[in-house]
Amino acid sequence: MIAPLTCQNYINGGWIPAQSGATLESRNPADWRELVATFPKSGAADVDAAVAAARKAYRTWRLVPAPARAEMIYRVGELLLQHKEKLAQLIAQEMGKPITEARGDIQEGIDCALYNAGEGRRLFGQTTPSEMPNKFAMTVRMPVGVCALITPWNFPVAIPCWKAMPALVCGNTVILKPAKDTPACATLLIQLFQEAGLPAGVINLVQGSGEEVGRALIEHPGIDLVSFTGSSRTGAEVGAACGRTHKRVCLELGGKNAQVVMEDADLELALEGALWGAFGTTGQRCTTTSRLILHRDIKDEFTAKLLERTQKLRLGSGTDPLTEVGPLINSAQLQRVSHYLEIAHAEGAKVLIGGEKNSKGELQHGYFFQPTILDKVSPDMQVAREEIFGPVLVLIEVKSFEEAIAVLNDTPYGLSSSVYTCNLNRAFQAMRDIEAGITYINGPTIGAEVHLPFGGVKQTGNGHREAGSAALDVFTEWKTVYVDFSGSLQRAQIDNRA
Ligand code: UN1
Repeated sequence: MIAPLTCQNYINGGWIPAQSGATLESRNPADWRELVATFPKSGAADVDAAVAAARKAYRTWRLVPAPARAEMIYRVGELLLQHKEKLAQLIAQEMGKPITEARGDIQEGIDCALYNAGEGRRLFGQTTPSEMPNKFAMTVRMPVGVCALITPWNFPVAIPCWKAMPALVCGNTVILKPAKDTPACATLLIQLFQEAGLPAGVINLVQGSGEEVGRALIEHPGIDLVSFTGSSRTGAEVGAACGRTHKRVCLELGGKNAQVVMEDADLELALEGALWGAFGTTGQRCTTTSRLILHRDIKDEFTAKLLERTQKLRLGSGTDPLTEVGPLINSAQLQRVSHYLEIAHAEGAKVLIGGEKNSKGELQHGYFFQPTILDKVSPDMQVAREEIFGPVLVLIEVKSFEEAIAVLNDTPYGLSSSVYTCNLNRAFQAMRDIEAGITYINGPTIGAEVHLPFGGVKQTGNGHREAGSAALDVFTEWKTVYVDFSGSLQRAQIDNRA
């Protein structure tokens, strides 16, 4: 166990408390008796200070050559690697995910650093012929300005890295507002950015609640761009506020991702995929598999195997290397998942396994919920349509491939999707017909890699993608430059016509 940390805000290169002096607590979700950290309960005045620092730093940071900016991000990657184990232990303790997954969270940050470090020497634009003689045309990427990054607790290192690293390489300055469940993880991460040599004000950290800090950021006239990952409900509010104040906004929101298993699939492979997709990270990923669409010919056999394996999953603290499924993040989330079980009962779904919180023995002081599988679910039920964000998997039976795809698409969300089939034609039909930002063939719905676009259609987002080179489109604006070296006025569309 690590001694409780005293976390602070990081503004203009200095670590300071909230101006009000108020603090909040972060506790281990596997055992809430354990205090992990205290952190500032910041407000509008702290946001003002961070915005002022970021605005000032932007004036010089945007002029630092992109390869030099990117080298600092490379250094953050090196430091993440160096501190990987310490940070992983902290993630497991503060967020609750099993230690192997916590290491993966940091690895995603390292991958992101290496990718974006290279981007500093690309940031490609276009050159293209002009329609006029003696005239040159090209495009260049310009930074947007000061970016507010509002991040969730489920990937406390990876998601801030996804956002901050491309934003900084592109020449923006940033203010990170991490989730109030994982303030210590954010603190350690920002310490590494500091150690990597980022100048004062280029990256700032303001801790606190969404209602206070998040709200102040999205309303602030000094913020040019908001990148938000969270629920679709909050995302709609963020989008509306940004619309009113003319901010750029990138939204990564909910999912109700499905895995289809056809009768021709490799069932053992599909089983491994379903278990990992549904119960990895305790179902607390926006890419989590929350619907399993099974062809009726294999449904009974597949369900029996799934139950046998689900029963054996080991619940426990993220810091215990034997743990396969950690706790939920907090009591509100535990209540939410429990509430969906009440809804499931009322809707006539059948609980095949789990269905309750787990308060036995050592687990009694944590927010544990049993891995749960619901049968007799139809696509119109609330449990089949709404994001639960917990270890709850619903089974839906279908008679054909066409029906499977129609059921998969019958959701307001469109993030990740998966089809298990050995039929090549079906695989290609799935790639074409599924309405989602990510489709896996013979792989689970979770596990996106950082050099490819990440995001979804419908209520999952607002048309943007994170990660890979797609992130550059969020964090830059195109400038088109024309250079006329003819020495005379040349009127496009006119002087080159008879
Ligand atoms: C999220 O849950 O918001 O694809 C991100 C995945 C991870 C990222 C999930 N690489 O499951």
